[in-house]
Amino acid sequence: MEEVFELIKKEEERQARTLMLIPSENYTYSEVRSALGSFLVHKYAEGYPGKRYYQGNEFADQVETLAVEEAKKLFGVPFANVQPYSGSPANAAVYFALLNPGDGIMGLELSSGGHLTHGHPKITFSGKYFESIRYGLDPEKEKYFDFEKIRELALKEKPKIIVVGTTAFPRTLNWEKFAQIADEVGAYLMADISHIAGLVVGGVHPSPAPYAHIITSTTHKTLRGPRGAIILVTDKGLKKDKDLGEKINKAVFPGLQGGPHLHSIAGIAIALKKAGSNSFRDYARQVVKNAAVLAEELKSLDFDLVTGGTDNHLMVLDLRNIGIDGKKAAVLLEESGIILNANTIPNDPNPPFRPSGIRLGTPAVTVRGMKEEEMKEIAGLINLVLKGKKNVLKEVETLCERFPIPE
Ligand code: DSN
Repeated sequence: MEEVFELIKKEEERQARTLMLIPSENYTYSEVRSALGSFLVHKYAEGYPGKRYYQGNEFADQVETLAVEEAKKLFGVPFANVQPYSGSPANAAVYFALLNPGDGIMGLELSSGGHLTHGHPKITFSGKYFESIRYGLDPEKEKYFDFEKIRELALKEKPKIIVVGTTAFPRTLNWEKFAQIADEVGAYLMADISHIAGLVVGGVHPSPAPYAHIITSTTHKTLRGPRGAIILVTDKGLKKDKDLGEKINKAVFPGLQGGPHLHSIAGIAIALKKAGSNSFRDYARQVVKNAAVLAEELKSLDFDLVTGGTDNHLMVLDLRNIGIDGKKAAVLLEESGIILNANTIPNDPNPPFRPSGIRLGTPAVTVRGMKEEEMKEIAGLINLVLKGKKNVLKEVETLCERFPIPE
């Protein structure tokens, strides 16, 4: 037992003395960590508030209702399910609710910054049991998508659902354009806002709520909550199918999952409540400002950025001009306490385990209170490491000491 606690302590120390630049990671709140370690972890609660298969759920019902109501209020939607264990099961539940095996899922290809659960072919459930229809990025087009080409593909392939969601796309998504295409072909439009949910509620990325039928999101990225996910149905979604919420509830339980993780749901309620505050809006704004400065500074140091920059919390560096692959770069940076991940670039000539790029972002360093000046410092440190000039472990530790992880 002690061994485990020692490892947890070491992980805490590792996080304290390194820069968390993986854009999908973040620090949650101490209140969320308390909820995760609470007595709720002991309880089974299959079903939904007021309709459980086990007794003793008086308080479980209230916790889940709080989370549902916070989610509806925060995103301005009439329906929320807060039970998905994480993002992948949330997306799976939507497909199981709406599609039959073999129906088409149209999503952004992985190498352009999509996600495995958006219909990636052959190796994922979403591409094996459903028809995989892929669209890509087009750096030549304004807004980086060729909407005419995407429309033609949708008209030809007739997907049942069009998924718009990204894990490595640094620009603002044009929900309206995707909605026009989905509406024209009669498809559901699902917005997976896992990466940008905190930016959406913080007012620095447009909300998909007026355009999509369904929204899914993890809760542990820019939202700063515990690991978990939510599925939302919009007014537009209920207009298309008044039973959409009911179908999604049934697909989550009993379709896909067993007992909900009530401790996570309590943490989700806390994080959503905090995400509605003015200080969270300030945080979201600073995340975007920090990313913009980091991107500009890296560009001035001759790094190539996919799409030439960023509008959101992340950026992808194409390292081909530096003569180092993404995996090697990520490992080198880790030796200097700078933690990020290797990432494919659009039309990557390299294989996924040794891709041509790295992905980095500012949600976690912004929680530590770092601002524009520190972003310039971080860009300089990355430059020194990747140009083979210096290991900057000492400098990174000093920077981290100046900005402790808040309680
Ligand atoms: N693993 C997440 C990310 O890093 O973006 C996506 O699921």
